[in-house]
Amino acid sequence: MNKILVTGGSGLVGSCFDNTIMVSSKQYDLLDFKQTLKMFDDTQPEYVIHCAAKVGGLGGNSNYKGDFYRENILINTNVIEAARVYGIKNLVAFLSTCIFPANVEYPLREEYLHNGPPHTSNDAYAYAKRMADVQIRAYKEQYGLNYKTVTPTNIYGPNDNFNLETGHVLPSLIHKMYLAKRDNTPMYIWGSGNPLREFIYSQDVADLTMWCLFNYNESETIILSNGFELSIKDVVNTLADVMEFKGDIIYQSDKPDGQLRKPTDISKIKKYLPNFQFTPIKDGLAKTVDWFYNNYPYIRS
Ligand code: NAP
Ligand code: GFB
Repeated sequence: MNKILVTGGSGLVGSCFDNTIMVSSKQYDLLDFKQTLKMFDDTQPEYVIHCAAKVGGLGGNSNYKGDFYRENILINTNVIEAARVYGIKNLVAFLSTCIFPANVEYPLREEYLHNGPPHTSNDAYAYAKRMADVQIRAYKEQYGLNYKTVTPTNIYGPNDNFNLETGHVLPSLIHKMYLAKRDNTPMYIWGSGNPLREFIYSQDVADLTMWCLFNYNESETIILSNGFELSIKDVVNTLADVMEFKGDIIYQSDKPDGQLRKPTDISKIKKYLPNFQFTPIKDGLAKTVDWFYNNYPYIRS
């Protein structure tokens, strides 16, 4: 069996990879190059799926820009360089559609990645992540290493970060709706509810990434999405159905909307995997809500 190391193995995406060596910051702090080298020494992997990162939603990215820049630039630089030092021939790392330019022709295509500044709400994270793309292309060119990147849209699923300040929208809404139902209070949504997002279920991201590790060899990244946009209002109403929430829903105009939309062109992933079945949002939400009920309050929050 292939020895695959998964960094960020305790996270939303990393925890979806079965039969791999999953590590988290509890074992190795990847901000520290020596510990990163020790991780490779201890695990002796053949392949690497690099998920580890400082990750957060609109609130986390906007309020902690310094941390998001420093930690992501260090973690990526250390892991990709340590992989090279240990002779890893095949590695996949993660970018995100929020790192694309904010003012660019839609839908987003892989080749637009560096064509202008990202949205101000997450620019620190975006530039740090763009540098992983630069490092991986450089290592492919100079050392001939089969390193690549995948670029998912907004991911959700079990084992997410349900923190109400730094978490992404779907885990935050599930947590808020649970509390509003329990306490019989209204539920508050940031912004107008009009922004559009494409949501992909975590296990779909893991399955597509595992395929890319062994079959995708281009230096340009590949967008992982179902290409289907939903408004925040749409997902709130779908979630209210799933959680049978009948209470008041209040949109807070004094809270940020962030980027209005980031639609993607999925012709590349469709070319490679025309028959891939994406998990419908209602099914993915139902599985995530079940996981939340079964694990609350022992969740990241
Ligand atoms: P996550 O749930 O927040 O998990 C982050 C993982 O990184 C955790 O396992 C964490 O370990 C580890 N980590 C953080 N700092 C570390 C450090 N200093 N040393 C070692 N490990 C560290 O993240 P995710 O949502 O699964 O994201 C996985 C990848 O997908 C990331 O590269 C992210 O940028 C990308 N992505 C995510 C989304 C999304 O919507 N979530 C969208 C597009 C791309 P601990 O548990 O020990 O802290
Ligand atoms: O998921 P989210 O935080 O990230 O927000 P982004 C998505 C949308 O949900 C925004 C709205 O329009 C928010 O205004 N929203 C409504 C909420 N209520 C809430 C709430 O309670 N919590 C949150 N978090 N949002 C992120 C980037 O942007 O996309 C990250 O900042 C990351 O770097 C991620 O890459 C994929 O989609 O706006």
